[in-house]
Amino acid sequence: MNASIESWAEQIRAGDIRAVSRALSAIENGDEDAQLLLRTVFPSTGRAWRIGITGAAGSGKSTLASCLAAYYRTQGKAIGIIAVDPTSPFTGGAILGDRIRMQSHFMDEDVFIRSMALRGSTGGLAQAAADAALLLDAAGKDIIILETVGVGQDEIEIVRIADCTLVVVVSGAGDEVQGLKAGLMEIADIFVLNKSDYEDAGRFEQQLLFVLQLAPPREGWNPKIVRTVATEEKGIAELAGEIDDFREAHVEAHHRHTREIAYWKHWLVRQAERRVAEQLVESSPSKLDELASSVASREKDPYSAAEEILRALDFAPRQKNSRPGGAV
Ligand SMILES: Nc1nc2c(ncn2[C@@H]2O[C@H](COP(=O)(O)OP(=O)(O)OP(=O)(O)O)[C@@H](O)[C@H]2O)c(=O)[nH]1
Ligand SMILES: [Mg+2]
Repeated sequence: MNASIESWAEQIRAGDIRAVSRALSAIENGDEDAQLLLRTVFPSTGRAWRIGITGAAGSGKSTLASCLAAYYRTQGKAIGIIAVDPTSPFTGGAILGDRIRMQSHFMDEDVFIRSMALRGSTGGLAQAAADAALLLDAAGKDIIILETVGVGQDEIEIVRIADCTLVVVVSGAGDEVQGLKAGLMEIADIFVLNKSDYEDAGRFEQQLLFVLQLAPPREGWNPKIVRTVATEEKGIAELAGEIDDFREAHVEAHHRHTREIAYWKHWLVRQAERRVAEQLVESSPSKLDELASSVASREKDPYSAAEEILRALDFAPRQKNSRPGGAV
């Protein structure tokens, strides 16, 4: 193993903020070093508790994330926040950073905040976010909060990483329970009814409760609803309490491990897809052109062409990445 990667990994395991920042940039840029680094630190991961926060734009996700961070800081927990923003790069993190500074007296090295947007990373934003979460986990963060506006395919992928998913909903502004995206109903472990200082919050909660009662429990858990006013830090202790209950129920029932297995299975398939696709394009572009053109002109059917291509592919790992990290 490359000595500089090993010492970089060592700094990350020691929680060195600059080393962590540099690694997150490498992840975002899709640098090959990032992958080597993740291989090396992977054995030190698996301890953090990952909370996903998703919901409509402006629903208060960042404000809630900062409240939760402040709350967990009072318990001496080390926090990492990743604000994934597919649309407007960089602003989220800066704004969030300011908020944390404003709202909390605990702004210190133990709250690490990073906003991520898609740059050079090959696997897309979800992959970069997953890698970032692994890295913060290796860096000793106890709690990792992943914020993402949702819910598109990318966001679903992002919350897949989370152990516990909060869906932030807001009453008013024409937001009806029926209008909630089906995807959101399915991924929520806890609904956070934020901005419950709004007048019709009670009615909205009743509707949501009604809809939830109709849904069967998922893994023995009925999604809870917590009312918050994030700007006034109201309901945060209750929310943290629900997260704790969920965690206990989950860990006790071994669901976390089951989810992890499902997650890594999905991850491996995605990774394999990506590698095959890469290899396909890189190894024999002319062969690909040739086959595509013979399919287009109906000389071959696409299924046989695909067979042919798969047979021609060499799945041996690329030399540079062939060794597992640090032989651990
Ligand atoms: N009245 C009220 N306003 C709130 C509450 N929580 C957040 N806000 C305000 O709502 C606005 C959006 O809050 P953010 O935390 O940035 O929301 P967000 O979901 O992170 O937004 P995006 O990241 O842009 O999708 C801000 O002006 C907040 O001050 C709340 O509980 N009540
Ligand atoms: Mg935000």
